[in-house]
Amino acid sequence: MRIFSGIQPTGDPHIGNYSGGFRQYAATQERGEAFFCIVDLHAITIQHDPAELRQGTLDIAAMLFATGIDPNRSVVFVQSHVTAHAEAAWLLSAVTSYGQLARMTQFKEKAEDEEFVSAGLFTYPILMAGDILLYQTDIVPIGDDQRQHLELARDVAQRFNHRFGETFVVPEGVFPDTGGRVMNLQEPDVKMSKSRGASQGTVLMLDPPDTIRKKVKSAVTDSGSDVRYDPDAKAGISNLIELLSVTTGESIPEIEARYDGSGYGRFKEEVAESIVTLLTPIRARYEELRADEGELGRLLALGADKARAASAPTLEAMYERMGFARL
Ligand code: ATP
Ligand code: LTN
Repeated sequence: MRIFSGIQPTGDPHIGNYSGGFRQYAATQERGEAFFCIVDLHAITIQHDPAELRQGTLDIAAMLFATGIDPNRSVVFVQSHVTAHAEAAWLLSAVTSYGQLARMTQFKEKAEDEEFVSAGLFTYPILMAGDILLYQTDIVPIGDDQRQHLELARDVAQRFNHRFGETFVVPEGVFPDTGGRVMNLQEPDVKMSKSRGASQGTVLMLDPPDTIRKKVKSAVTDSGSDVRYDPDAKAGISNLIELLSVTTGESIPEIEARYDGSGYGRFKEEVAESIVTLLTPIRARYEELRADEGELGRLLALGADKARAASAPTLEAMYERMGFARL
């Protein structure tokens, strides 16, 4: 079984990334041969700071290992180190329709936020499809916000297979049962997000305990007092229930039963403590790993070698089936 996922190296990783990303990566790596890609080519689709891109790449590498990726079993690498990704994106643009790209909600939302809407922001899902398809990927652990992109990758794989002959495995997405879409604590109708900048509503993986407590305490709720899961009527409380479920492993009904009649105060305190308990050892491991740039560089170079070897046969097959003269 092949597993593949990608994470962007810009912006500070948050508890939403943990829920839809990191914890799923650590769990799925047990199921086969896993590739985790730091997608720096994707990061330039919105305006970025060149100095931050380099630091952010090492930051994310350290966070992947700190959250449980085992470098002896899984491959962690940087997208731009493996040129097959840029090449695959160009080839796959021939089997991706303009219309489908124009329907991508992430493009529409981000385009609204940006002063300069780059062509790359529009073609971004093709690059992502290539990332996945180059590795003959069976499963892709991701958060709910990536469903539409994964669907596009599946369509692209099927269209290519149909036009040029069986080349790609058609991948399946793996989404968390709860916490697939962690919401901003201050705006519970908006996804917690890296690119919208750090704020009081975003719990960062590296926030110190007191910052986490303050952020959770000030989370927007409602005028009621029932700790009850109802994402439409009680978006703030439902989001906190999901976070507690993510951090403790308890089910939503178990949580509702435990806080029956207890009010929001104690509930919020315990949500905060569960996040602190989860993140404290991760932060300690992260600091240790991040301090050794030499070792991170060594692991990423090794990862790039393995990723090059694993993706090369698929890229070659793509060129051949599309009729390029390989002399
Ligand atoms: P942005 O919101 O700026 O696009 P991001 O926070 O989504 O960035 P990525 O690096 O693009 O960060 O995502 C890494 C993984 O985290 C993806 O699998 C994505 O689906 C997941 N993810 C991101 N935000 C959330 C969230 N709020 N809840 C659950 N999963 C999330
Ligand atoms: N688009 C994703 C990041 C990403 C990805 C991938 C995820 C790029 N390539 C391949 C899974 C598989 C995002 O914005 N979270």
